[in-house]
Amino acid sequence: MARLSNQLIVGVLGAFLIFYTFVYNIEPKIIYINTDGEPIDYSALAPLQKEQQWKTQQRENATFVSLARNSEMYQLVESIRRVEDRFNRKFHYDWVFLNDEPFSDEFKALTSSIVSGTAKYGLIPKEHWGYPDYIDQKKAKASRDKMKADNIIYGESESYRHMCRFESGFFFNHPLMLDYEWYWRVEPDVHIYCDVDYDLFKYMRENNKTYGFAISIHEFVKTIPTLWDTTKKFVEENPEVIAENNLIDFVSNDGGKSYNLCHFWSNFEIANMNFWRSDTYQKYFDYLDRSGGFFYERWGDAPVHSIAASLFLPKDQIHYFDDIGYRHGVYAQCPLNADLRYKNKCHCKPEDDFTFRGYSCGKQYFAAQGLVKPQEWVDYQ
Ligand SMILES: Nc1nc2c(ncn2[C@@H]2O[C@H](COP(=O)(O)OP(=O)(O)O)[C@@H](O)[C@H]2O)c(=O)[nH]1
Ligand SMILES: [Mg+2]
Repeated sequence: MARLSNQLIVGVLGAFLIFYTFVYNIEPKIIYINTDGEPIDYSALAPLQKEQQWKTQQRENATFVSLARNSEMYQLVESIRRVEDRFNRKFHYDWVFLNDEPFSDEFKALTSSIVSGTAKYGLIPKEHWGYPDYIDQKKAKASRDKMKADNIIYGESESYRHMCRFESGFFFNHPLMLDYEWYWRVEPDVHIYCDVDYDLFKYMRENNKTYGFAISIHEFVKTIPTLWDTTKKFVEENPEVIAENNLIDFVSNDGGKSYNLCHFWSNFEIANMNFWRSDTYQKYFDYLDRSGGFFYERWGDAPVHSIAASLFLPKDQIHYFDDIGYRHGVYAQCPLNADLRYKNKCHCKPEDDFTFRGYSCGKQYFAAQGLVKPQEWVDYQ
């Protein structure tokens, strides 16, 4: 009797489950809200349509890009995890990894498991990571020795120079990057402190921006003694490259006579690669490269990018991302406005904000753009 009633219960429950499954669609529905606030029901679309819909309706032609060594794998995945958690898990942009040596299988397996878009891995061609034939090796070595003796950071390093030259002149023409128009550069050991709930790439395009940064800072003068004079010679020979309404006052305090050492810190950049691929920038980079300063001095990609952006772009195409909360090494950017910090769930300390400190170039930037500094800035100088 008891067995019969057990069977009956199981039978009734089973029938109910089958009925329920057919009558109601109990497959979980995933609703994505697009950035205009309209819900899109992706579960109603076939897989290919899903991908296309997402691509055409939502995403910009953009990718993350990280240049890194295999040995930096764990510092880099910490950065990636933070960027994914605060931003990319909502947008699923691709991620391009570049290296002058082949990436290890472990590097590829770990990073691709964390990236929510497609991860791609590229080897840098030797022409983009090596000495051009016109470089005098003896002169370059003598300069490295001298910079080492002078205790200049990375002064003795050859690989650092190849890295700076690659980031100045070549990363945007790597075959994997040619598929994209926009990039966001991410390095090992970076922090994102705030939720970023809007698509930064979309923001850049819709507001006609070309170059975006989070931190600005002064360069060590001993790494770039002739960069400004070389730039001035280039401009004299090619006066048409100068944009009207440019941001020269960010990089010079005397109308262009001398460089004030200010630059956008290039470990964070969101920018449009058409600028780097333009004739103007290509000509500028070739001119700098021919002069040998990447090797005879130790020119960084940050001052090179920054001088180009400040001279060759109208200033309204340069954007300061003040709402992200960003740290690399010892320097951080943290929104000073408390309401903004709470709204974006930032976990940084405003005391750590570098923007208006002495060694930063935030003050120069705000003045050059004619921007009003946030009212809290006086408490954080
Ligand atoms: N593949 C590769 N990446 C490098 C090399 N040197 C630097 N990088 C990368 O280039 C970027 C800048 O280098 P980093 O050491 O962080 O310089 P810093 O931020 O100026 O101190 C980082 O993304 C590094 O991972 C190198 O020799 N090989
Ligand atoms: Mg770094």
